[in-house]
Amino acid sequence: MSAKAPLGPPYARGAMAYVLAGGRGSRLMELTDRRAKPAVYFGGKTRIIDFALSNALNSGIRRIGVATQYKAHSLIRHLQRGWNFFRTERNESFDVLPASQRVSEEAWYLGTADAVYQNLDIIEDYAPRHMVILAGDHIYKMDYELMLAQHVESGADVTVGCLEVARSEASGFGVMHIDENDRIIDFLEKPADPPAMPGKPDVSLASMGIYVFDTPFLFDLLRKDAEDPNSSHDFGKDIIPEIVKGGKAVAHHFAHSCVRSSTEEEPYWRDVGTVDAYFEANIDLTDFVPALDLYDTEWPIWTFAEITPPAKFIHDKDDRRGRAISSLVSGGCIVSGAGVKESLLFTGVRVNSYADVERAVILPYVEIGRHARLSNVVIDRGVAIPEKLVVGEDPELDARRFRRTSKGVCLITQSMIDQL
Ligand code: ADQ
Ligand code: ADP
Repeated sequence: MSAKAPLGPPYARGAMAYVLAGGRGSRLMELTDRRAKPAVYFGGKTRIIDFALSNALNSGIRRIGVATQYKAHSLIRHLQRGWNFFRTERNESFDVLPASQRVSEEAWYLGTADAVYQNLDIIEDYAPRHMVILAGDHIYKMDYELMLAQHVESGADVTVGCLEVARSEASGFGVMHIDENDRIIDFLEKPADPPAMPGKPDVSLASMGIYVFDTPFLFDLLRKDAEDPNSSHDFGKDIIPEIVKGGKAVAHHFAHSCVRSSTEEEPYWRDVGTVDAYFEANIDLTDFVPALDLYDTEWPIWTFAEITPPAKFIHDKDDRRGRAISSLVSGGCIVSGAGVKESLLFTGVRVNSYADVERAVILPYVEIGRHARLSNVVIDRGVAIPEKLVVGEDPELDARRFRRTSKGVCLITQSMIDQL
């Protein structure tokens, strides 16, 4: 058993973050064929889940559990390599909790609430004062201590993180109505016709799928929910609407705890749930001043990164090629006599002579053959792009060969290359 959690702030010290990382993320198409969405690479060095985990760590939380389910191997390997520095002697813990049918022989995690319920005994042992339930598949920087403080001060049963989204996109979210004290008076999970915010006809207030609970309250609720044959055992569908009806649910505005360098900046939060959204969010990082600052040493995004030699650029004999402009290039990359523009190269990418790459998201250990010409592409890990391949110039041909989105981005995997 751990020591008693402290009663006052900082509340993060007595809290446990529980990251739901089991979702499939099927709209990322072949990128999630072999790995869960939280394990998908993002931003040149990191994976999507590193954002929620780094937020927890930077907020001061020292107990973390990660529930995994779908295609978890690559995710678990990443967590074991990168997130293995927690020490029980310092009252810290980091548990990877695969759906292991511990409660029932028949069921995997049924819904997100069940993914917590099945590990109640493990969590109980740590005796956290608060549970911070997080999703492992969003890109944002947020100080959960501020959300915890609001939760304690308002005396809420649950505090739900929320942000304003375009009403046209709100049907993919839990949508809420709040009163002048931020109390949630109505909550609809993924409504077909999302209600607008008062005075803002094009905007809805959406749940970020992150929740703060007092631990005993959550446990009681989950035990009751587990007995309910009509429940789908899901936070968004069952637990939150139930509390809104019979208890006190309060909204926490992301804008209040979003980590940014000035309050003038728009709060940055991305779902990156589709190939287009994934491509854009990555390419945006090559902007002169990107909306997401990965270079902020006060809120670092921690990850597992291999030790690699420095990135290397070799020019050709005319001194004109072998360069990268407006690009992010990770360690172990070699750009040799090739041109790279507005692109993101993950670890160990090789771009060979006379190749030209523009607006490309290139995952680790891709090799691009000589004279290849690629634009608006996402290339999966380890793909060998053959010499002289051209992508991004003939939409019809691209659509036949690769996964081409309506916005003209091509996702390229090795099996697509093998079938050329
Ligand atoms: P969704 O994101 O659609 O909506 P869901 O698919 O349940 O909800 O995923 C929530 C999180 O849990 C994701 O991080 C996912 O990876 C993970 N997850 C899903 N099933 C799991 C399982 N069986 N085991 C472990 N982890 C699992 C939710 C809320 C909405 C809210 C949006 C915000 O229900 O109200 O608006 O998040 O994105
Ligand atoms: P990561 O997500 O770490 O880059 P990979 O893309 O290499 O991992 O692989 C993701 C998962 O798929 C891992 O479990 C890996 O063992 C498995 N895998 C990798 N390549 C293949 C393949 N060609 N066929 C089947 N499974 C594979």
